Formats: sequence, C-alpha cells, structure tokens
Amino acid sequence: MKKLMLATLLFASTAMFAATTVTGVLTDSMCTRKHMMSGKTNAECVRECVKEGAKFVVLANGKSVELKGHEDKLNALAGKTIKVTGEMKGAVLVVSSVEAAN
Ligand SMILES: [Cu+2]
Repeated sequence: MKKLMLATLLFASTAMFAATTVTGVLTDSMCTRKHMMSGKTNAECVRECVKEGAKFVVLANGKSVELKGHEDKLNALAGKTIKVTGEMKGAVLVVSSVEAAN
C-alpha cells in the first residue's frame, strides 16, 4: 500500500529528479505517428526504422519522448500501447521497466 502511494506521488511530480511513468504508443523517431513503409504493420515499421538508426519513442498526448535502454523489450512491444517507467535525462527517458498497457 505504501509502495503504491509512493508510485502515485512520483507520477504526479515528473519534473522532479525521480521516476517518470509514461503511458503511450511505442513508435520510432523516424515515423512517430505516421508509418511510411507500405505493406508493413506499424510494429514492423518501428522495428525496421530502429534498425536503420531511429530511436524508440513513446507517443503520449501528442508528444514523443525518446527511450533508451531495454531495447529488446521495446522491440517486442513495438507499435503497442505501453507503460514505461524510467528517469528523465534531458529529453531522453532512460527506461527502468516497460510493460504492455491495457
Ligand atoms: Cu517506422
């Protein structure tokens, strides 16, 4: 119970130097919300773009945040809605945990 309260507090104060949780669509920095590759699913497009040098990003409320770390897990969740937790380092969210949302 105490742990749950703490998590809620941290979520409410994302500007602080603390864990940040973002729920949104896992996509890539090349396409963001519009996947350009024809004949591919969003998930395939994300994986292809990342292979070509794009970064994983989570798109939430029209804003995208670059993700770093746990790339294998991110790759498996490409195109899905995810809940990702980590620490903001500048504009990059350094991932500590990621799971499918919903
Ligand atoms: Cu793409």
